[in-house]
Amino acid sequence: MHFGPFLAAENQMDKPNNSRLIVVSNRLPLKITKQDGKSVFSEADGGLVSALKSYFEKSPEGQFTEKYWIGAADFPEKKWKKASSSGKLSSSYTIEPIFVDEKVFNKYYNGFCNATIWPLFHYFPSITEFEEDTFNCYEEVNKIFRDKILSIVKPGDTIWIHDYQLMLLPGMVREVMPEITIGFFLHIPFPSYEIFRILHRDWKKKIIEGLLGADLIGFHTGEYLQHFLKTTTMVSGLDHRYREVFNKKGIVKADLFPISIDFEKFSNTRDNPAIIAHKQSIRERFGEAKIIFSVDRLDYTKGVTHRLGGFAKFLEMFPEWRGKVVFIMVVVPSRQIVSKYNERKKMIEEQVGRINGKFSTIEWQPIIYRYSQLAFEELAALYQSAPVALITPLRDGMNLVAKEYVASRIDNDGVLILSELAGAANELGEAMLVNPTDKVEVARKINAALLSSQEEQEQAMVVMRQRIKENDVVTWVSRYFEELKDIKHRQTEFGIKMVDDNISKDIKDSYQHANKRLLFLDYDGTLVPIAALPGNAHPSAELLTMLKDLSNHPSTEVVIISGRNFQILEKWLGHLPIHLVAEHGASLRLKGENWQHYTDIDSSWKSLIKSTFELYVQRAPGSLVEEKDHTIAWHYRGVEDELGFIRSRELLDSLYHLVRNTHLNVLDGHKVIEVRAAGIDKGIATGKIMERFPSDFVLAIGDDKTDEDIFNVLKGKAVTIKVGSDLTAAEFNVQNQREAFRLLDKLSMN
Ligand code: GDG
Repeated sequence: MHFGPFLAAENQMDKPNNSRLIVVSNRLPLKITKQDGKSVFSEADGGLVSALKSYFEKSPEGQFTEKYWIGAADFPEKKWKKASSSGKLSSSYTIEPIFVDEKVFNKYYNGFCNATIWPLFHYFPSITEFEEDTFNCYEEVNKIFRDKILSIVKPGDTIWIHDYQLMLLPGMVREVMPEITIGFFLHIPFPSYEIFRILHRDWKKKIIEGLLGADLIGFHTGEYLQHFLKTTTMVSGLDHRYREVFNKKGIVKADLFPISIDFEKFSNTRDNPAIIAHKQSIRERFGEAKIIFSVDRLDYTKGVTHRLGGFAKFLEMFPEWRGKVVFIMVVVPSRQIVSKYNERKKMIEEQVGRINGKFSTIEWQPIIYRYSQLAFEELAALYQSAPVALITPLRDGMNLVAKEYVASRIDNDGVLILSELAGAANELGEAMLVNPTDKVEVARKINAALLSSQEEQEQAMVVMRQRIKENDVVTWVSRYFEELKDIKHRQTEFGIKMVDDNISKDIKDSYQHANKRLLFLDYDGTLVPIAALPGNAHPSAELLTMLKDLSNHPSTEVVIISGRNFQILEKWLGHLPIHLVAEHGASLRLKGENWQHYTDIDSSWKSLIKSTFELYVQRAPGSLVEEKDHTIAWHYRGVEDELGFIRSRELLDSLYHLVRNTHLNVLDGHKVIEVRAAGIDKGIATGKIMERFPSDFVLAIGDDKTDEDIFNVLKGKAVTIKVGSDLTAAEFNVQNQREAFRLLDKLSMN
């Protein structure tokens, strides 16, 4: 008999050379220029395009046979047709534009994406809009993307979907192509559940289910990842372990992939003549004045007005710097259609005017404000010319500007003042971290940065530069693809394989031919159906006969391994020549021996947990508390489905906080939440019994999450069977409790 992972499905990701890559993002990486009066499309130099480009150049082993890019067009279809038919398109991707009706696109992009998700995920709930029809358009546009993907994709392809505009898309594609490889990366923060839950119920569910359609979901920081994992539990009731979410359709991995930059592009600039020229003219213009620099897209999340406030405070608190510094603040146009952005622009300009008006002299103007896009060479020259960068977003998924500034400091000098609320602060701890809303702190940090010694600057800069160099964008892309490959492998370990006639016959044959047999049988849901009241699930005469027959076979050890308390197991099954494990291993009675109890007698913790449970009995009519010797459980089988689910998530959340730093574990079972001392689980109990009764045929069968501990311990050493068609660590599944019974019954007739 084969013990161990049964499915070894061939994985297309093993062969990157035969695989095609389909990148999907809201916008295409294209720019239109005029050549001889005609429009020409060419590859734009956006972050993601450059990232992938450097990756393909530097990692030839990671090649794909063909590369596609799907995105919404920001040009008319007619223009596209003309340019593509005349071959006026240069890109390393096959570009697949999507043309969406303007009104629908507006509600999708300016509506749900940028008036709902963007502000909410950046912790601006008060300016978040909640319009049903913008969500409908969001769904509609995601469907258009899905249809485009489906018209291109072939089995074995890899799809990489990007960002908050397309969170429903992975699920939509997965529904049609269950086997396809899908990666998703979120470029913005994933907020805490308390913020996420503000979204309408239906939207929340659809977003989480949409994201879980991916095989791998990437985030910038550990915090965003934790928020996402908690949110999946709260919204969809799904469990997770080691960053793997157990979904009905498969395992989904969520992990952190802090995005980075092309380090070389910013550090290999010493000999670039255009950069040298720009630096020269900056020096001529500003002379000895020390430059403080910032550059951001026009967006309220970037904290520009707070930053200006901090700079004004600095001039007030440290007047000795007046005339000796200049703040070059570049704001890059973005999302001009959204009216809030225009208001913001006006606010910034007024504030710049006020500060310049207040502090300027005939010879000196403190703020040089520019509202436009910079060429790369100008940007690089500014990074190199500014001894201080002031990057203070109120929230930012990562913030690449901070990393680019560090990479540009080729002489290891300069000070990065960075908001602690930017994802980049996690990796750039040596920077001067500030709270962007605290003007006084910002002012003091600017002063400290200007006064810092060469040695202090170098100390921080060397470490940060090294870190970014080692973790550049090529590493980011390759780590992502590596992990996508790994998770595809891992999923094959968790495939669902129903016990059919052949497997059943194999099991029977192995059982018959074994010299020593050991059977681990769960009780509720496996040997007896789940009863509405736990007290009613007593064994039928048929079951008792079957267990007697099994245990009468020579050299056969039968173990009932249950979450039930020892009194009830003793009462119902104590007369049989079998081993009994109660309360997941807290109590054990070997055949013919007395009960042994494995936990400390101290169960004083139970009263606190019990009072919490009792509160939930009131909040969820139909639920009940079951107090056992070593565990305490709240059952909600009797509660109306939706209410039971919501209350169970709330209870779980408060229990996790309650048991933190204690020796207790919380167990989210099937319609039951249990608390017990750590170090007790069915897996540990199974291990002990395996040692005691070495056998050449071992079988374990169970229906609950707690039985997964048994399956994990027995991996490769036993026939393991999960009751039900859920994803499992067991090797096989049987449809339901009746089938489980029938299988055991067949063995007992041998
Ligand atoms: C989102 C997330 C996350 C800006 N102005 C000019 C210019 N830029 C370049 C910068 C940098 C990029 O644009 C901006 O990236 P950020 O990371 O700072 O911000 P977002 O645009 O908001 O990006 C963010 C990012 O996605 C990646 O995942 O870090 O948190 O919000 O590369 O250099 N480049 C040139 N001229 C400009 O005027 N050449």
